Amino acid sequence: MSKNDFYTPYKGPAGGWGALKSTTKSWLQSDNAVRNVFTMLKTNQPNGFDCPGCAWGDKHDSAKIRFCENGAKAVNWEATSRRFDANFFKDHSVSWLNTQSNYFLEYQGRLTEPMRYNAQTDHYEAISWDQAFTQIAQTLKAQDDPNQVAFYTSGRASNEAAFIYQLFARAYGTNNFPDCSNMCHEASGYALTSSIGTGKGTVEMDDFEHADAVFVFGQNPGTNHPRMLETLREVVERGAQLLSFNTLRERGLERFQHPQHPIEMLTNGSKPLNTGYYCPKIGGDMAVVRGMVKVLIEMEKAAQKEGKAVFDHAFIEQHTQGMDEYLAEVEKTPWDAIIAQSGLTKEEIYHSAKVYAEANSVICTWAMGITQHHHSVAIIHEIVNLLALRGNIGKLGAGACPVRGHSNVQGDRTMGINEAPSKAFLEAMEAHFGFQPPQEHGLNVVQTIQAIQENKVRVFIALGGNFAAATPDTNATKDALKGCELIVQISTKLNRSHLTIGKNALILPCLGRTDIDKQAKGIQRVTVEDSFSMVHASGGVLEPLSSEQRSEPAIIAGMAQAVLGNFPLNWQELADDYGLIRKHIEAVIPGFKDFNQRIEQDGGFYLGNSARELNWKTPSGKAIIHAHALPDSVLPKKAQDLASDTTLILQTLRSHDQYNTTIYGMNDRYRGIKGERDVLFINPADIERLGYQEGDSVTLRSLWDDGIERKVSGFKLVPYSIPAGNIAAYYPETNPLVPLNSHGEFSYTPTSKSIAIELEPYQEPANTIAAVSN
Ligand SMILES: Nc1nc2c(c(=O)[nH]1)N[C@H]1C(S)=C(S)[C@@H](COP(=O)(O)OP(=O)(O)OC[C@H]3O[C@@H](n4cnc5c(=O)[nH]c(N)nc54)[C@H](O)[C@@H]3O)O[C@H]1N2
Ligand SMILES: Nc1nc2c(c(=O)[nH]1)N[C@H]1C(S)=C(S)[C@@H](COP(=O)(O)OP(=O)(O)OC[C@H]3O[C@@H](n4cnc5c(=O)[nH]c(N)nc54)[C@H](O)[C@@H]3O)O[C@H]1N2
Ligand SMILES: [Mo]
Repeated sequence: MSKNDFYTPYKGPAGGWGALKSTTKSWLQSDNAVRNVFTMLKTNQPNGFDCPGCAWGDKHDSAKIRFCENGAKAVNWEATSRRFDANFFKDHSVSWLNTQSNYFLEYQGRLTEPMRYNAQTDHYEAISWDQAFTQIAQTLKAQDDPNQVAFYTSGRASNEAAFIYQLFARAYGTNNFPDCSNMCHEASGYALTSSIGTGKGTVEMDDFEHADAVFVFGQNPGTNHPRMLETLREVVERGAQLLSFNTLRERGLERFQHPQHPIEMLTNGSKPLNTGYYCPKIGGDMAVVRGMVKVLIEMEKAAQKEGKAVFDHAFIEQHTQGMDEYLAEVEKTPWDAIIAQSGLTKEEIYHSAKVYAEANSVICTWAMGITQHHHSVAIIHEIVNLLALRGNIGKLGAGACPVRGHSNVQGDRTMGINEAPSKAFLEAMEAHFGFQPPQEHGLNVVQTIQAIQENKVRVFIALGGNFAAATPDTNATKDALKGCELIVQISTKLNRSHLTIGKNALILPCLGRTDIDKQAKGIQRVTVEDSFSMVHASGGVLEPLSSEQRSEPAIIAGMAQAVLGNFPLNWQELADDYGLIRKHIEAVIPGFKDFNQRIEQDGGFYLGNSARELNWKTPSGKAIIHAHALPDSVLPKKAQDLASDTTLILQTLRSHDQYNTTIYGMNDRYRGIKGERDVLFINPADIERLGYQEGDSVTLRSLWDDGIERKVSGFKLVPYSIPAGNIAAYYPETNPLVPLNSHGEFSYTPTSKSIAIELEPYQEPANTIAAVSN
């Protein structure tokens, strides 16, 4: 086998036959076909469960099958009949399991009984639920400060679970809520709140039917939000403009077919999806947008001479503050800087500006290519400014659309999973529950890791997720976690975090979205909120694999009852009937009036968005137009100071066969990768300039000023369409490269998309099988 056999460019269209073939294959391979076909048919259906794949919305206008290839993988992965209990650990020590891959760990199937780590033997052992809750209660009660405990949340948790989780932690006495959102769309929340007065997107699903143009920034929907492709296809079919800005040429954004429209597939009629596909440099989007605004200023000046206008002056006058300062800042920014940082040509920027100016309604969507940089908040402010210039907020077919990741990450925030809660929220909690929640802000993900390192946080509780693998600076983070007094993880599947343990560790196995959730008062449903602020119910359809698995609300209620007794309420009653939890939510959180009744509507209900109604919840009552200077470099200062001619900027992203730290398979179909994850996408000119050849193995070393060596090795060079000076590789394998204190300004989000790297040749050790421990 030649050293480049793992790489052949993908020639088919995205989302069509290839997608269906791959879905079918994963069903058939699972020994589980009947269970899975049944569950797939229930995905996102009125009486089924919400797809755990992503936070894109559903159009509840027909009885269409509402799943996609990658949603199928997520469901398949959870709905497996593979299962294991503590007996599995009798044969496998934690140290041995730590030498196995992420894929191997999750492939073992669903966790089916509670377990406790035994440090003497280095094995997990069975434990009863009561023993587990007692141990948690003893440890939490023994802390001399509630802020020594951190409560992590991953965005699959339902509204009901999230609400009582935050109630438990606040009644215990802390606002320490690190959550996956800190690593994800935190910059969107921060930037939008500080400009338009709400942290959520202003767009509804139907707006896509009315938009004249849609701009997609830093997002790979073909893999991560495949149902969005259908929406985008309709946009293009209607004749509206679609411009994509992506550092890579992502096959899934360029062209695709719908796997559920067989005629189109039979004719192989894949059509060009995009009307424009531009490849800015990593972190270059602020410069792109600034360039567009520079052109719009020129157009406005020319229009004025003819008594016309390009800007929406009435909107600017009535609804914004600071536009003049911003436009002055744009005029001051030289074209040279814009071209150098954006990596686009002036013609491309002019064309984009023209498309923008000619459209009466424009939607801008974005995801991780925008939010995981040092200056992400400034980039998003720039996008908001662009929208505001022509009144593209609060108008049909227009608005800001951050496309969220985890299927209920937005809902979790609405429920109060927030280390920096608003005063209004805390007051509402106090008024309803009759105790004063802690007022001082708690810790986010980066601060939690720092606090664990400093021994200030000693107990770590996780409602889902895979903290040890998803967070930055893997080696430092793992070392820190090992110092914890107790780690508790509520999980569906085994992962790296269960093997990164403190002095004591507990695994509490929970039900997932696909499982039927039976409680004392009957079968329960939960609710979730999508990227469009639509709240709807979700109910599982499969018999759980074990009676020892408990629902998330039941586990949280069990912990709370053991720690707090009946303070501030009877927890067990909440676990018996989630309708009661929803009544508490209704009493505390705006927008949930008649919650229990309204979830009966097909499609759920809309929470509303103040900015969409031109109601700006900012200090001045107007949308704030921020005027940031274009940064000299997209790198944080500490990396910038060490950078040289040979430095490359790395973005870490997802393959087509993974869900965050969950690895379903080793292929990345649209990028042409087979059977490999340790690959490095690189511009062919950089391969040559740095003296390498295609397929060579390299070490990546990141640049930071603290003297700590951060390296990963054995990554093979794949020539790819990516701007010179930029490289890309998969996460989580590359997380050891991200320094903990390299994070976004204001957002604290790890800079997972802009890491300064030097390459070194790497010699594969002869005849050894490298241990995988990421
Ligand atoms: N199947 C599947 N679905 C998922 C997930 C998954 O892992 N698998 N994860 C879920 C989660 S939690 C999230 S947050 C979302 C993530 O959804 P995405 O944001 O689509 O995820 P990434 O793979 O990180 O892709 C980032 C994209 O931005 C581009 N990019 C990187 N840097 C830049 C830049 O500076 N400028 C521009 N213009 N482009 C850039 C990359 O080339 C890539 O196409 O997906 C959710 N859905
Ligand atoms: N370098 C780099 N790092 C990143 C990113 C990146 O792009 N680059 N992306 C970041 C982003 S956007 C995100 S959102 C985070 C993701 O961080 P996390 O949300 O912490 O990680 P996941 O991989 O989604 O978590 C997977 C685990 O969740 C558990 N699980 C699955 N379903 C359920 C459920 O229903 N209930 C419970 N209780 N547990 C469940 C399973 O045990 C599974 O192993 O990673 C971030 N880290
Ligand atoms: Mo995410």
